[in-house]
Amino acid sequence: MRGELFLPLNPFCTMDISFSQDTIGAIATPPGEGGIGIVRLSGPRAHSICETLFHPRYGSFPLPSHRLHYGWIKDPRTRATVDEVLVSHMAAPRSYTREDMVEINCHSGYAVLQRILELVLNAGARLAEPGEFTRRAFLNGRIDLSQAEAIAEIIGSRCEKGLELAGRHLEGALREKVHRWQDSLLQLEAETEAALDFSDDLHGESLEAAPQQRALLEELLASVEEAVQEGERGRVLREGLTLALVGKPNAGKSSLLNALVGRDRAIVTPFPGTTRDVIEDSFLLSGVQVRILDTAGIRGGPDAIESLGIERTLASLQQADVVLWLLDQSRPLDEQDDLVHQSIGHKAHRILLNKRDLHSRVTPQEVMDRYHPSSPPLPLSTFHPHDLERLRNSLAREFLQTPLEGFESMIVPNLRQKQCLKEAHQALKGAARLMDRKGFGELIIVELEKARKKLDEILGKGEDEDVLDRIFSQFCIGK
Ligand SMILES: Nc1nc2c(ncn2[C@@H]2O[C@H](COP(=O)(O)OP(=O)(O)OP(=O)(O)O)[C@@H](O)[C@H]2O)c(=O)[nH]1
Ligand SMILES: [Mg+2]
Repeated sequence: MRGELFLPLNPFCTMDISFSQDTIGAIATPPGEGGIGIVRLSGPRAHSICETLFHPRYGSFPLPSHRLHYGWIKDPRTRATVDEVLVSHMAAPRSYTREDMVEINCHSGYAVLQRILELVLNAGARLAEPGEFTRRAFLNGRIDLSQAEAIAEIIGSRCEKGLELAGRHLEGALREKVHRWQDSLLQLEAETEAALDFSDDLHGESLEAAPQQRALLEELLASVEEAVQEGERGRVLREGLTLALVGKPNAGKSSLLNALVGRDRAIVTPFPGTTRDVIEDSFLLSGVQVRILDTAGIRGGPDAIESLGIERTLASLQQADVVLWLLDQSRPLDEQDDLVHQSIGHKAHRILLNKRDLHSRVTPQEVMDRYHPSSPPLPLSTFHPHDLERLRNSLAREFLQTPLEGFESMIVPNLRQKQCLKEAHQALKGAARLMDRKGFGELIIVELEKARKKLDEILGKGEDEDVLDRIFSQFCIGK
């Protein structure tokens, strides 16, 4: 991560400062040939390890921090030149990990990157674990866990909306919200404790919660609930929408897949039973990633290979958020269509009446009468760009309008964060129930503390090693 993403020391961060003793190294760029590859180092020996192999063209060691230095990497044993490079040194604590860091920008090729990494390891660095640079940034208090997760999301992001959400989390939007909730919780706890002390002075006569405390708790409950709802409503913005194309053989499923993704992804022939396996691709819809699954046509009594394909079709059906059921309006409805209808069951689906350019043998009314779908079928032809545009608009309207409502100010917690929020909400509800009765001050405090602990976990405070291992293992080596 470069200077523009550097965040100042965070005065609110309560995590342990635990600078590591060992120095780690890894290739930070993806494998393959390219203009630039980077080997990065972090830890107390980063600078001295660099000194053993880097020969600056200008100046000498110690290298000034936060500058780029031009020179060569040479094998310290043979003095042979390995590559011409630019090296940056970022002295602790103003670095990604808050430790001393060195990044060697060399040419990107498999052998050259491996060679430089080997020299770095020979000089005393240890190969970094996946996500270890970011884990150190977290452990050293530069970022909280929600920001670390945001970094993984930015790297894995394939669509504009998901990227925007992750960017907001990296800036600390969720942390700010959590801190605001915690401030209110602390205030509530302090007031409840003060009321308890006061009731002690009255020789045990307990007091009812003041109306303003109840109102503050209600506000908190509503705000946490809203964030949980956002997590549910905005799930597709984060994870994308999965569509499955199903229908009887030859209905035009593969043609529709090709038309939506804009390339010849699946084989299309006039013969029923062409697609045997599930074919997956993706496209963007209003800035959201849509994963689309083309499946084998469903029909009864097929051969063994085809029935394996149909089994996979049924599995894809289950995975999908929405099923697009293609009917061929140039052929009358038949028992194969009924079989597809049965397979879809109660899954959310839309019916498309394909091949509207041909003579019609099925009317939308017939489809309504036979299958009673929740919305009328959409006639289209996969050959007509205008129809495809209409389909895209209708999908965006139906499945993305709600998730995108108020997008600019949305936080959209991920699954882990949402779980913490739900548990915090549960504890707050417990506190509210107790507040409505008289004399439970101490128990109210227990519930409020429970909620505060759950909110802490969102930022990674108090999370156990297993959770951290799981999160950071999803990163690549070198991040
Ligand atoms: N006239 C017309 N033909 C179409 C249309 N869409 C697809 N087809 C044709 O229908 C035939 C079958 O298309 P596919 O896309 O292979 O159908 P499928 O549903 O994937 O078929 P299976 O893989 O066998 O289940 C091909 O000859 C396509 O060119 C359309 O809108 N109009
Ligand atoms: Mg097909």
